[in-house]
Amino acid sequence: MDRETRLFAESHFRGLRGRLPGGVCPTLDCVDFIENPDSFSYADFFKGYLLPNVPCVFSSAFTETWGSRRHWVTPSGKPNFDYLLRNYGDVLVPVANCGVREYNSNPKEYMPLREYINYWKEYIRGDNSSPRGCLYLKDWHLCRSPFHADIFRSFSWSVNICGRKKWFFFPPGQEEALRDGHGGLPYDVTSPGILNSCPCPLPLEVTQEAGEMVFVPSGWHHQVHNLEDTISINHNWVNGCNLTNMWQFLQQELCAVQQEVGQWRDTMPDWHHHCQVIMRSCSGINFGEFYHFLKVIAERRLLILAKGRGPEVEGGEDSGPGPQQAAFDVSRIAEVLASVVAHPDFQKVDTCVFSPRPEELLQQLEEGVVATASL
Ligand SMILES: O=C(O)CCC(=O)C(=O)O
Ligand SMILES: [Fe+2]
Repeated sequence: MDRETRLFAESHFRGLRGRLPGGVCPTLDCVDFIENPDSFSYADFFKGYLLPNVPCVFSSAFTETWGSRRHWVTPSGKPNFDYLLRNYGDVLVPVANCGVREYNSNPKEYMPLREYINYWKEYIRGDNSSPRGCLYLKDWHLCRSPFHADIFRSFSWSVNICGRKKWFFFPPGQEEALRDGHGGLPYDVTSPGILNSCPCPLPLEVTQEAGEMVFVPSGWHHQVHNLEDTISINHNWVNGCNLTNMWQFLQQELCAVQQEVGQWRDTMPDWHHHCQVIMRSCSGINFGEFYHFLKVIAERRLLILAKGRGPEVEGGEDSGPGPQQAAFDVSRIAEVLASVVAHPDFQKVDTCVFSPRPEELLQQLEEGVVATASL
């Protein structure tokens, strides 16, 4: 990250004054397509898409050199079953049954990839149908994925190694208009009667071709349909741009747990502790672990700043974050940690075992922010 990008990013967050980044989403009627890797930098992506939290699609030129695009695909653009069987046939893979609904997801079982590929071939021979129904190899994504926003309000990217997908995107907050009487979200937004009875604008639609990469912003609900036999690779991440969204999400998750078990609040010893335990099992993380996550990143970034106090050495593409990136992250983590430390439920977490103590880390971060003002 260069200095100008960091100053731009910091003034963006100052402008939000603690409000959620996703909450000021502009109305979009199309998704940008980024054609040429040579004329598009990380700073362009950061300023144009990560900060404003809007989706975009990268052309297949960005993934042209990927080994998976050469090896996993036949010359005619279909999945290369022989290669996949030879290399990964014995790997156990999680497979969801799309025909059965379990809450807002599908039940999953494990099977060797070999067995899954046998099923897939049989499905193709049966003209996209099989007596075993529609099975979905999760993480290699076959068929369609129900309506959702990504874990912890992370960003994600998704590349089609082969095949095509159709995406439906809803900006943060717009899913509220789709909730039913119990507050539940639809399982499939394309099922009849969902969108035409909703007062919200129509979703943004993207057709993703082979090799293209879709950027999924934080907190955007989406649904994905495979238009043909498809293999895709996805990756999720959190950084300084969506960290507040993650913290906001965790607070909402805890509130939901507290509401569910509210009737035992006065009679159950350790009620707050149990809420954290339930939250961890439902959401995958609790407040204490969130502190640990912040701490690990904060300490790495503070180390970069401490080392970088000599002559300016901006990190190259592959050498990890440079001092400007570290300074931005430190300022973002400081803002979020200040809010965590002030949260009444975090104050009930036993933080004696944490090293450093949250207040100490916050102080180090705040000193880091002051020291980097002139960077
Ligand atoms: O491509 C798919 O089937 C779903 C991708 C996705 O949205 C996810 O993994 O979160
Ligand atoms: Fe997703």
